[in-house]
Amino acid sequence: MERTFVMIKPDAVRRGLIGEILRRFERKGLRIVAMKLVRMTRREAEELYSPHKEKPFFESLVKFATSGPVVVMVLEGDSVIRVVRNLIGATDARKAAPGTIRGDFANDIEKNVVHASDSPESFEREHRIFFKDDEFVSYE
Ligand code: FUP
Repeated sequence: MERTFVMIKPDAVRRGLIGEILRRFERKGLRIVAMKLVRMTRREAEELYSPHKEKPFFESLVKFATSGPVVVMVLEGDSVIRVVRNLIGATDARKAAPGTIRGDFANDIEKNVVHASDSPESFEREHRIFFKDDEFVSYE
């Protein structure tokens, strides 16, 4: 079964959207196999966003990611990487389709409520920033 890494960003936690966002993943039938609330360090944020190191928005992104607590989790399901990307919608929330998480709850390219891995390689790198192998729970 495929896995993906998801983060509920500081804007969403601040706005009390954790439950609403989790509800959408649960009702889609995805399984939460690891989850925690953390205050990300600068080092962790720099690693999470390392593919964007050279971009003009990098510093702002790292500041935002460390501005408050986030919920990090690993979700499991059939084709879950693609499924979750479809559920969250386009990166620029101003262009994200209604019905998607970003389309419904954000209107900004940076403060866009959620992050999710875009490939198996991203999942491998991203989930290791926050989870050890013994933190996963399997259940039926
Ligand atoms: P996504 O995978 O949809 O989160 O999007 P990207 O990996 O392309 O971008 C990572 C984060 O950078 C996004 F969540 C928002 C932020 N970003 C900006 O702030 N400005 C930009 O022009 C592009 C992305």
